[in-house]
Amino acid sequence: MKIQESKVTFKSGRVITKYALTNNNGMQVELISLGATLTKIIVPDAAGNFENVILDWQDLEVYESHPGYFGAVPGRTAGRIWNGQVTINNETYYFYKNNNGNTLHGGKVSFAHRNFDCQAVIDQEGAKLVCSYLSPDGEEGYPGNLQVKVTYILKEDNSLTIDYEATTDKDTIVNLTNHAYFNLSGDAKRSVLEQEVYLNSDEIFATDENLIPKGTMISVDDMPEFDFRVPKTIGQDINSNNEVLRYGNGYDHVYKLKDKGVAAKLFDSISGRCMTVTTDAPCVVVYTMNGADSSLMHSNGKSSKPNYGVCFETQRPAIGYEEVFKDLVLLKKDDVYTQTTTFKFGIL
Ligand code: FUC
Repeated sequence: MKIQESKVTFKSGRVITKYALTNNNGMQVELISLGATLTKIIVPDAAGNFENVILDWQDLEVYESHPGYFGAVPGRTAGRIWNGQVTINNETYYFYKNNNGNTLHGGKVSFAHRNFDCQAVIDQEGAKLVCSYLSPDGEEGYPGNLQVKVTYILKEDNSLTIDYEATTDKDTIVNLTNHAYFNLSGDAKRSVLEQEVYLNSDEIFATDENLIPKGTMISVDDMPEFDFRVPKTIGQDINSNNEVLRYGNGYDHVYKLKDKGVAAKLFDSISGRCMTVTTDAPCVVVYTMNGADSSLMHSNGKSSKPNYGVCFETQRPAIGYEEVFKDLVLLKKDDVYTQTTTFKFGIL
């Protein structure tokens, strides 16, 4: 196990830190302190070629402002908040409406654009990066001083675990995840449309056309386009003429997980790579990168294109109409929010 660390100064004057964690098999995970962001996960294919399996930006400065949350930890609340407001203990708090009159991924700035304080550690569990951020009371409208800790752990079994922890001194809301865009082809040489997905889910949260939960569920038995209980390619039904699928212009939906444990799997038959996602979170948002900014380049030297990545954002549900599901993201003063997700890489 090995951890390398270096400083990078942006044109804005901001100084961030870059880290590379490497295990004894040569698997490497790169991160930056800005947004506690994963920038690369380098794993072998069936022939032993080491390549990056998440999308990153060629120019690190893009991470300062880009709204795609590439590899970052959005927050305080990943996902959407209906009408950008929430009532806690009879007081209503208002957030920046950055998504069709609603709040997405924490508001105007998001944790994705905050510089975390990171500590690199190697211990018996693996190579770790512990990323902390104190979000002050009132930041982006949220109540309470929220102390956040996101720990990345690279282990010798070629897995990456992300442990989230948060505490507050006032009742608040919190919902944390990682927004990496996976592509098992290696260095994003093909879209994800031919990659296969398995999901441990029977139902999605019903939403309106802006992806705001209405409070009801849709069984995947009634909408087979959303059924991944038997693995199928992302591309198989993505263009089907299903109204709910068209709301996201592809998959951009909150799946309710059947139980804790394996949430999702991703397979690429060409490279022979596979990935298993396990979590104790109740939901996973599957987002198939339905839009892209073609003026920007990934580190493979190619411009960004839709459907070149798939996110498995393990988290709690979004807050819907009339604050439905709000109780599921409440964090009480002196309680501890935790969430653990592991991405394990292997060969088919
Ligand atoms: C996902 C989606 C959103 C958004 C963002 C970049 O979490 O739910 O629609 O486009 O990522």
